[in-house]
Amino acid sequence: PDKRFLADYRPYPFILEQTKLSFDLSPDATRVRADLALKPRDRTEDLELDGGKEVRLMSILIDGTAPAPDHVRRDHERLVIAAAALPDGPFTLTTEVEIDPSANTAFEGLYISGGMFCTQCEAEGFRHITFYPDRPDVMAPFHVTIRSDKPVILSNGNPVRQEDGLAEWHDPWPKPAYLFALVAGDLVAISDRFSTKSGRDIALNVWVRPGDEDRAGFAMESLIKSMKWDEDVYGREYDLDVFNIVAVDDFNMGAMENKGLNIFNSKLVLASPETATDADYERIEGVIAHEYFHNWTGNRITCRDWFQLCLKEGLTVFRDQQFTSDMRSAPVKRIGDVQSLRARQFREDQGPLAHPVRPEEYEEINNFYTATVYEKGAEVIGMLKRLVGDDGYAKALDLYFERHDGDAATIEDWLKVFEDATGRDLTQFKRWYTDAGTPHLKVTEEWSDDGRLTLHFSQHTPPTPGQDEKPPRVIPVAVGLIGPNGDEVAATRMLEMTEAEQSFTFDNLGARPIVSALRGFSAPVILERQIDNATRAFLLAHDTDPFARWEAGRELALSALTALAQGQDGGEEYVYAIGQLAADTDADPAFRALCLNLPGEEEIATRLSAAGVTPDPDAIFDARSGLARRVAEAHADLLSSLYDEMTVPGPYSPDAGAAARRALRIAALGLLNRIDRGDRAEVLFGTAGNMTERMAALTCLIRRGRGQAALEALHQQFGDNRLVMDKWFAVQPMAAAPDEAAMIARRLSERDDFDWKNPNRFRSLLGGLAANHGGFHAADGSGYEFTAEWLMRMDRVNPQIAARLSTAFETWPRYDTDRRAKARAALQRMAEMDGISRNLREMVSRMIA
Ligand code: HT7
Ligand code: ZN
Repeated sequence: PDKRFLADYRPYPFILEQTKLSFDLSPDATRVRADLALKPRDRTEDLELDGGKEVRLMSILIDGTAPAPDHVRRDHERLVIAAAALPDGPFTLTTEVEIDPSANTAFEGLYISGGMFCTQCEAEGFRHITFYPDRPDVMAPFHVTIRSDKPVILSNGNPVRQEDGLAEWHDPWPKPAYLFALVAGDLVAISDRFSTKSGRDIALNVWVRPGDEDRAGFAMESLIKSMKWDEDVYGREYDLDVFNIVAVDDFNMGAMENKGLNIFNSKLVLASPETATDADYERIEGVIAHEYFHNWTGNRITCRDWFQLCLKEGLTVFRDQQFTSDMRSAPVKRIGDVQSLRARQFREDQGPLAHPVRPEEYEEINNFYTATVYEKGAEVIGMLKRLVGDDGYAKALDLYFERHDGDAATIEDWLKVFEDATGRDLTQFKRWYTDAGTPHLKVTEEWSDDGRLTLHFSQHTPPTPGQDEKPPRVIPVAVGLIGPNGDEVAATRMLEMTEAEQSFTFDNLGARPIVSALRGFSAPVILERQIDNATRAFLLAHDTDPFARWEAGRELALSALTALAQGQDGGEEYVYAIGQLAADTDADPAFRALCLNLPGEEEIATRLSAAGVTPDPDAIFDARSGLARRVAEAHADLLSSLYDEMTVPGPYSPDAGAAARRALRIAALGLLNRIDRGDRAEVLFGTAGNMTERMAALTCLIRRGRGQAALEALHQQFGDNRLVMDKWFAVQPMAAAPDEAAMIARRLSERDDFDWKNPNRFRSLLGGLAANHGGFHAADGSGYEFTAEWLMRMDRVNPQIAARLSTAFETWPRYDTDRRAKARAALQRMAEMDGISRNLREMVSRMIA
């Protein structure tokens, strides 16, 4: 296979001083003229330009003259002009090509979505538009002219000319091709303005399809908050006269940070109380912020090559997490981020797809937009901040922006600014970027009666594909001590673990304290600690660190669930302690909701497998349902009053306070649903005025086998609303009984409105099934078969989507022989498929290696 290696990096042998593009848009025959002002660095080098096989070369000129045909070579992915045909000094290369946007079902490059032209160029989409050095370290200012009969025509930068059928845009900031964007369509905007801290006036627009304007206001509010926050917290000001956001229905991922022209999946822009849940609102706010923050961390400072992807993504996720913490509840945000890290990234790290935060090789870069690059990339920055302190972090970031503005940078550059700003040696810390796998951190306690507590730590990282040996890493471990009466006797101390084994002491303690370890989840590790349930319950009641408090409850639940899933007894302490917590009116309702939600089946399976036990999906399902039922029975009155009290008066607002009350109400409903046969859910579905409660009620009804009428009602009301129908497609396989999930997914896939070429719709159905642990891993192999069948079908149309969803299989090696055989057969079938894409082939072969 055609692999790319970090070690092979070479600068591009030409300097690109300016890019001029001219588009004549037409659905099946768009003409693109490119004038590239180039200067050779080395006169002996051929000029290589990337270009997909569907890009048809119509003409080529060098300084206005056609080169001799034998000086021009075209293969299926590039165009090469021999050095002999090039002038010694600066020259202009002019190419004219023809492309067919209507045939572009992969949604990379220029395509059509709902009659509108739009582009997606990260990572390597620009090469499907024209011949170009499509790599992030080749940056140039762009001047773009677009001819189209569409009423709205947008590109990057500032508008230069707008008239009927023509628009001209100029982007003065040098940028790589992956940040190029173009949109032309019948769109309407909601508009606002932002005045920057230096007094510049920026025009803001959120462009949507006519009719969707009344659902775009929250996106605009989120944008304004993001612009202000980046000025206040990072001192970063916006740098163009306009900022445009466009919502499109067909989009492979969430959103894209194109310079001055962010393009969004419509599900991350459009929201109204009737159609979007609290989680949708929070996600919209976070993703709008994320893409906006890329203007500095990604666009002004970009990546030298795609191996450095975490340089922009890890940092931008870290920044959007900080933003959400500031806008909402910081502890609740931290717990949510850790839950997501464990569910997505720990899972990746423990399976065949494990890779370092900065990978050193890949076949298809689109397969590396992963939880490891994004979420672990953000965790690594959080650790760096903990180690150098808030001031050190602020100094390092100022230096980063000052030193690297306009650069295509590397992780080495990033770490060097921290070294230079703080004087700290980060040689060992760099292992977090180069070594894959989640470290296991073991801690034991030694108490001596003279008031000394010693904590003995040891670290070990299991092997990952291609990396057997893992030297010790720097691990910041935040520890606090709590006295037997519940008072904190030692405030949080950041212990720095650098060796394989290391001990730390706490002196002058009166009585033996309870240790609160890894506070705030100070490092992305698996903490191994022998701790009894009474101590966990104590921490759940008294820990002053909200993360550690939640974690104690989580551990209590997991110890019960893993025991129950293996046919043992368990859960008594959990049932009691969770009742205490639910009744704690001093605690934030969102925090109580988080504690009341039992760990998911996938998390229980992960825990069992980490302990060397083969997970049995059916036993796990029964254990979880059984424990939830016991909680409901033991605390029926309390849950019932929470359900009644946690209503939110007045009109719907997506703010954190109102969302928290709804979250607690829904958590109570989910438990009560185990014993009230769905009666409350039925009433709520019919009366709730917001989608958050309606979706929660619908899920409960499906779980009780009473979902039909509600599903029909929702379809009746919102059949023509794509985003609501995506939820409708997702919830059915997700909430179905495990032995019915694949059958339900299959039935839904046969419907006319299963518009499977739309990535959101496909993700809803296939992702919905994958989220049903027992259903996807059904013993008869029906989940695997259905998924493989559709991935193969999708692969011919949109390889990026097929490859992404293939990660449903990534945990297959942990199950029993029978399931393993069935999953392997499904993977094998995909691997042997005729004409399999590079995307899916790479994923499948890594999974069966
Ligand atoms: N930087 C973007 C990542 C991306 C992408 C977005 C949409 C479609 C395909 C894509 N490939 C890569 C989004 C982000 O992380 O901000
Ligand atoms: Zn990003």
